[in-house]
Amino acid sequence: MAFRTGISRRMMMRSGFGLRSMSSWWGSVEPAAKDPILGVTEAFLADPSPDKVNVGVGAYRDDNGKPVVLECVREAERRIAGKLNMEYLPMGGSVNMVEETLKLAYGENSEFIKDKRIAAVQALSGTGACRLFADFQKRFRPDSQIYIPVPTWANHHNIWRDAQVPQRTFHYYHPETKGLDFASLMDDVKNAPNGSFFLLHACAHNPTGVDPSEEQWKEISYQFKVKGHFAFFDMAYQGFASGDPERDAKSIKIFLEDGHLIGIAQSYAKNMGLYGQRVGCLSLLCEDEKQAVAVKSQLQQIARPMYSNPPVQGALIVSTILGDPELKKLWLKEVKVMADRIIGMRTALRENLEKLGSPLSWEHITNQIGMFCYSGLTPEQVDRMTNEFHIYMTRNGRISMAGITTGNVSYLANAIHEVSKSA
Ligand code: PLA
Repeated sequence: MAFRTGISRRMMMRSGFGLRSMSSWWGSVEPAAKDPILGVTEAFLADPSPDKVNVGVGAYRDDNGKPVVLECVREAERRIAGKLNMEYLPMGGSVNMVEETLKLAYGENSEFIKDKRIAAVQALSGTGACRLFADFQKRFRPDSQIYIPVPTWANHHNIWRDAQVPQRTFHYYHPETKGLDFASLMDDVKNAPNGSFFLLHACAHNPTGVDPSEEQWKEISYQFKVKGHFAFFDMAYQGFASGDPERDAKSIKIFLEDGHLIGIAQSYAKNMGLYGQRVGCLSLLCEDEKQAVAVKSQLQQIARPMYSNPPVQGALIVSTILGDPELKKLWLKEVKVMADRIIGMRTALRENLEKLGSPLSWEHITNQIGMFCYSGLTPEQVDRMTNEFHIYMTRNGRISMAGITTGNVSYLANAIHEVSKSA
């Protein structure tokens, strides 16, 4: 055997066959383009400069620039330590976690929860929830499209692309007013074919930090009703807009009151700081319990060949916190602390820019809400921020407010002033 193998290998090498076949398997694979958000973190980590600042990815930092583990999470970890077995969760994930998560979105005493009209599964954080929905949409509404706001979180495009759902866009942000382009948004809603699928950010729109007002949400919901559109809410920042998760679910409440059958992607990455635990939820409100049972079973069937069932640790942390009134209170307090620190940094950044005598208006920094400031810096100006000042941010001009601290805010303001003053 050894002899024969040796000969054949020698022969193969001489003929060049082995080398060619080994390299040709993946010979056509080109390096992928860098991710516009996570690629920024990679570049930041590779920069040896002591001055460097990362305001790219939306990950909360304390005022010393350090990642934060919430006290409610630490306490939940202490309570579950040693008690957790490592068994598989069901395909649909933790039933307790899902139930608590639905209360946050649909309301503590929601009739839809009581009537079991919501098909819901634990998902791999917000991204996984969006992807599961996109795959479900493709499977059961194969001819549908998805309307996505301009701009949006870059990964939305990848998610629906990989699910092979054709994408359309709708107007959202007005670059001149740095606010919502409500008139064009409504035109797009009216002009879309009846029964279209729309992706909406429930609160703290990423990347613009611009949300519709309550009145505008009511008008959007009304027009969706007229047109028979489907609203899919991505709610990745519940609590980060106002500091109060319940208030941040207002858009959803408005749609529910108008009788829409909506879908929601929820994530605990930001509001519980569980980024790497990958815990979230996908839910679809159905006409009745029977439909909800069928839809849930199909969602599970999509999950099964992809990842079988979701991870257990994060789900248990969430259900421990939300299932205990004291821990939940602590969580709500900590969400508010995070949101307030960001609001404080908005004021500080704007004041610093104004003190430097910037001729431009920076009012939008304090008008916008949530984790991001859509600064208005051009891609070329962002390149200067990075190359000259070692400040890392996405090229669309988005600044993660959560990465700003009292220690770096004046440095950041100075850099923004330097790259924008001659514009
Ligand atoms: N939806 C929106 C609108 C988001 O901004 C993000 C995360 C997610 C979903 C997904 O989050 P999750 O899967 O971690 O729950 N956006 C980040 C990170 C914070 C990222 O790009 O993945 C961002 O910096 O935009």
